[in-house]
Amino acid sequence: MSDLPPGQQEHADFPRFGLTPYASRFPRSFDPVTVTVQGDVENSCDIFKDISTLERVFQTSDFHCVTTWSVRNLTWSGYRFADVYEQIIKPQTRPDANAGKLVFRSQDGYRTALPLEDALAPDVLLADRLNDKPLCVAHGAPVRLIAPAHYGYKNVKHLKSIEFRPKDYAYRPAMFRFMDHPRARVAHEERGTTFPGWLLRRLYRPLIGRTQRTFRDELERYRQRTADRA
Ligand SMILES: Nc1nc2c(c(=O)[nH]1)N[C@H]1C(S)=C(S)[C@@H](COP(=O)(O)O)O[C@H]1N2
Ligand SMILES: [Mo]
Repeated sequence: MSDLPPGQQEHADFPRFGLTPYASRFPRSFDPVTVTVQGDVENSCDIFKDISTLERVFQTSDFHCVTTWSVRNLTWSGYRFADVYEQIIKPQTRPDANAGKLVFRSQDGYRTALPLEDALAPDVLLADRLNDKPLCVAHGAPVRLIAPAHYGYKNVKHLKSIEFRPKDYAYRPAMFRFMDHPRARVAHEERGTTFPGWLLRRLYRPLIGRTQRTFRDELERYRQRTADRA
């Protein structure tokens, strides 16, 4: 097995995780799944209306949170973003040629962005299954982005919409700007802007336990409220 990327440590289980303001927020809509494409496009569209015409893919990859925990060998299933782009988004929405940035928004209000070229990498998926089961609420139901070469914070759960914007489009990330690197590539330790990766490792590591507990407790409350899905 290959070594983990710089500064990462293997975590035995896969926790529900994120920015604590989102711990108590949950998706509102599951069925039918809709993911809207909007922004600098001629027409908007709902990707999931035609998604079953695409090839379903299975992919085993590691997942790396910026706070330094990593989980190995998660098997996702869904659709390659590159296929979605070529076969649905391009023909149906005709994005502007200068729209080189994608803003991904979640049903819980979370958001982040990636350059279009990063999103077109062959391992980037819109995933609706994890380890042979429908994606659960903890890990992003009904559908999430999986971009294994990028830190967890680019892997938006409960995906609601994708906006095409010009490369230099300034949007407000879900976190402080210094925490959201425009690319966040794990191999290059692009944990954030302003501060180097090795320093952020040390600042983030002590936050893991408490964040994990907060997310777990809020999920437990959600389960009691809804008593079904999660
Ligand atoms: N909608 C939403 N997506 C999100 C987050 C979030 O809080 N809300 N947190 C991000 C972060 S920081 C991480 S590490 C991963 C965690 O995914 P998991 O809960 O499946 O472990 O989700 C990412 N995507
Ligand atoms: Mo994260």
